[in-house]
Amino acid sequence: MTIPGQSIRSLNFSTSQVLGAGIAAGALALYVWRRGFSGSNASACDTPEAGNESDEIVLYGFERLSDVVASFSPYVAKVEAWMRFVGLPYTKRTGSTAKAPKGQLPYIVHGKNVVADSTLIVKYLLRTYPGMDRRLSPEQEALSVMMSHFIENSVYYGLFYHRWIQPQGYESIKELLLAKAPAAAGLLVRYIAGCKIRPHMKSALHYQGLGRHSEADINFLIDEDLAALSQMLGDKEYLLGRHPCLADASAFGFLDNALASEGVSPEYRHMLAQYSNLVAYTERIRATYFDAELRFEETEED
Ligand SMILES: N[C@@H](CCC(=O)N[C@@H](CS)C(=O)NCC(=O)O)C(=O)O
Repeated sequence: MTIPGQSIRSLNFSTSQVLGAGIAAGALALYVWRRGFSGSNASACDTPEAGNESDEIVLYGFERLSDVVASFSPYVAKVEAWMRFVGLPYTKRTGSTAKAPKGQLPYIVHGKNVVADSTLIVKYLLRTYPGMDRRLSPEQEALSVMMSHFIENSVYYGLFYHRWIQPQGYESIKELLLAKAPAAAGLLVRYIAGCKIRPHMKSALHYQGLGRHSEADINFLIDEDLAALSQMLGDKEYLLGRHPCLADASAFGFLDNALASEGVSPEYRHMLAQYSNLVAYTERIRATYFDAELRFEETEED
């Protein structure tokens, strides 16, 4: 029984008992942190039929970190941006990859349907709420699909490198993640963040291919992608004209993260800053579609 005011030293526990309890508490805290607190294990059907329009859309994603206005995952931010473009209300919850149907975020729960993967989520929502997005010509539709894939499968990996591998980027994202970890997980989380995540990300980038190049070549390839995106935007308001489409959602998900003040290397932000139309475009989408979040940030700082 614990007597109020009695110090831990006077309880006469052996060093190994105290150490064992500490490790167990740390492991438990880490387990809870990784699993998150919401929902039960989900299972997703790849191409579900349209759902019920009146059901609430619950989007499971990562918490916001730093000054990104949506999510620190570009794919979660893409879904959020798209739902805002078309005016679909949703509730956002912090999910966990351990519970996600495909081990990744985002996924949505909509009535009885669970849909994972940002592209499949948008397809499902379009089936459920037909006519939500603006009609594009077949050629524009094809361009929107191509640009989305280009952003998600090429541009994204440049950000990945400058967030998880490049030393300044990695220090920055590590500190942001540690700041969010529960205090009880302390040393153990610090160990995992310090020793485990980076090698995992390195091997992911190696298998993707970009990770096999020298830093100079990686930056050369990144710049080529950014220049192409900037050319495609030109002086238009959005990638395909006056209204945002799916490609803009993909672009915003990535750019909102890439331009954040933390969680990515200063070198990457510097490369991106050369393309002033991309910077202005990101600011425009933030101000038009994430106005409340921007005001929230300002209020917090006061
Ligand atoms: N193709 C998926 C990609 C989602 C994705 O890569 N999510 C990352 C976060 S940015 C994730 O959950 N990673 C955890 C993991 O792979 O273990 C989509 O479009 O939703």
